[in-house]
Amino acid sequence: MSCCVRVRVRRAMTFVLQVGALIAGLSGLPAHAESPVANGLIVKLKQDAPVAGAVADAGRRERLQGVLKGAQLDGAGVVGMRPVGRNAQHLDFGRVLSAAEAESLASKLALRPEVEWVVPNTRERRLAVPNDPLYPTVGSQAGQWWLYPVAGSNSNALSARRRGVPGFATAWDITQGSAAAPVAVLDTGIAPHPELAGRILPGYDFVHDVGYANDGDGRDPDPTDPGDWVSAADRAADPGRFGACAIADSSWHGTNTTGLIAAATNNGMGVAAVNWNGRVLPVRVAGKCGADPTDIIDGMRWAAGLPVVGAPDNPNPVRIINISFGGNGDCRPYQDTINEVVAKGVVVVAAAGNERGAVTRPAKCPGVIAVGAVNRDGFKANYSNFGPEVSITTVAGDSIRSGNWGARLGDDGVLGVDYEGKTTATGSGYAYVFGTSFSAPIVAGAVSLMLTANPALTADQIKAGLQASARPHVTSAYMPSCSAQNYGRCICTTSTCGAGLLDGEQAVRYAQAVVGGGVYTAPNWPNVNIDSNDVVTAVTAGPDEPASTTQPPTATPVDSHGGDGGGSGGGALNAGWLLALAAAIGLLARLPRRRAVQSGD
Ligand SMILES: [Ca+2]
Ligand SMILES: [Ca+2]
Repeated sequence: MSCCVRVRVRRAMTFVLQVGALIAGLSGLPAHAESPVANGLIVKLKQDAPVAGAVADAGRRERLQGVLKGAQLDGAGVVGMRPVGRNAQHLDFGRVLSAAEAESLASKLALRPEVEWVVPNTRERRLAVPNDPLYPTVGSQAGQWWLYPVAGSNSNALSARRRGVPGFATAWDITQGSAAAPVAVLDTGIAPHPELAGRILPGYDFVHDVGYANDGDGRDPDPTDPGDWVSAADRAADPGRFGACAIADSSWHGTNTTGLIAAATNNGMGVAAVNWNGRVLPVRVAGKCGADPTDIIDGMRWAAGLPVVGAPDNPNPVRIINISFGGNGDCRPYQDTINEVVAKGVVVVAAAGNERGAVTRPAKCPGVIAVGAVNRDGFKANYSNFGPEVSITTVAGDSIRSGNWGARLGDDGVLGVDYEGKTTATGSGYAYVFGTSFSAPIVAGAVSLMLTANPALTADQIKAGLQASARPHVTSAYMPSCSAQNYGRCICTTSTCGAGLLDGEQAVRYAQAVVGGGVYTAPNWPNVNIDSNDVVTAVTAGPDEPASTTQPPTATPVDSHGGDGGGSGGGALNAGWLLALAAAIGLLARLPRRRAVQSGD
């Protein structure tokens, strides 16, 4: 295992044979148009006793006839009435009405004092569901639940509860994204994958240190991920450079991240992604043993279209930058660049980190959209960092093998694209992954949908919109709130996990609402209490993480020492280096060393 907690999906998909279909499917589907017709009207009269039955229906029809007459619509062509639900009536005009006609009739009826409400009987649309075979939950295949609609209550089994998810499946009814809102992924680079063909803009390799780069040179225009494995031989040959690094397989971290945002969707193959038509600008900033802040800073500048000495200008400047790396240290090295790119209208989305402690940099730096991680049920994931710097939170997997509550409350991880190769990029496949590394790109993907809906959004509007449209954090009478004492799974608040839970549909609705200076109004969200039986049972048995520890653990390398079950034993974060924020090594230490195969065939 390498940096990421992952469960591989067997590479049984016949992707090689389907590359042609993949290319053909790139254009995706157009956004749905509003239904233009109405099959009559639905009317509810005031002071109508909520009783059903033939007598009551006859009485309602008689009253309704009087109302139609009063509205001078008795000659409007109503050919029938039938009960709808307990006490409403469908007015059948014997033909399909145009939208304008239906609205006109409804507005006349609505003026009558007897009418409580009247609406055109328009048709509901089939929600956009991608045809990618790993998307649905089927049997033992967990599927991409993280993309499904928000759902579930305390009476449902965990597998049917999705109160923490962003609900992109309903956002897709408004927009399925576009290539016009690309995301720069500052990460380990990219390698060819059938689900990413045609999705990748010409990027750059900013890893300046040849020893860490693993591609034989320093900076160059090739962002290909050569693998970031660290071997015992590496450590023996160059203990100065690799002595504190974990022995680990290649992470394919940049590919994992990219796939969540922009894997080919509705192409009859593999997985779906947030933006069905997304594009990613791969900016390679990480090699073996993490990333150097100087490379991240130059990568940010280049991605945003700012000049970087020694590199040609980026021909495809982006407005969204995703950084799933982080480390200790203050924000001074980053802040000027963050300010500069934000002033250019660029949003920087960064992972909060996985040490169950304070938010890492650059996520914590002012101007950045810092993203924490929650479980599919909406409480903080076992590993996620938390604190006042978090801007917003969304799902990123919460392993069943982590913490004391994982077996009852954990989830299956976030399914996306991956490679099987332990060193080089061979074996294109899919994997379930865990970590704030993956909640950040989910938010970046949401921003790409927002910018698809409204390209005029400013950076400030994007951040404000994500927060204004977020659903409130879930509550619980049993699970404690996140604090220095409760730093594993816990109930998020606005002071620990940001404004709320990312809501993909509402984020897009915000983007649409503010076109031309309009105002967005958030829904009147209900309070969501997550006190299901398994939550109560888990909490009653004791805390998720040891209660004797009164402070969250200090930030330690998340992927330096666990993959091989030991490593140098250091744990001190080399201050100059940043480590990929895939899920914490604390989790890995408790995981069986397995490259598990789940479903997929
Ligand atoms: Ca290079
Ligand atoms: Ca696909």
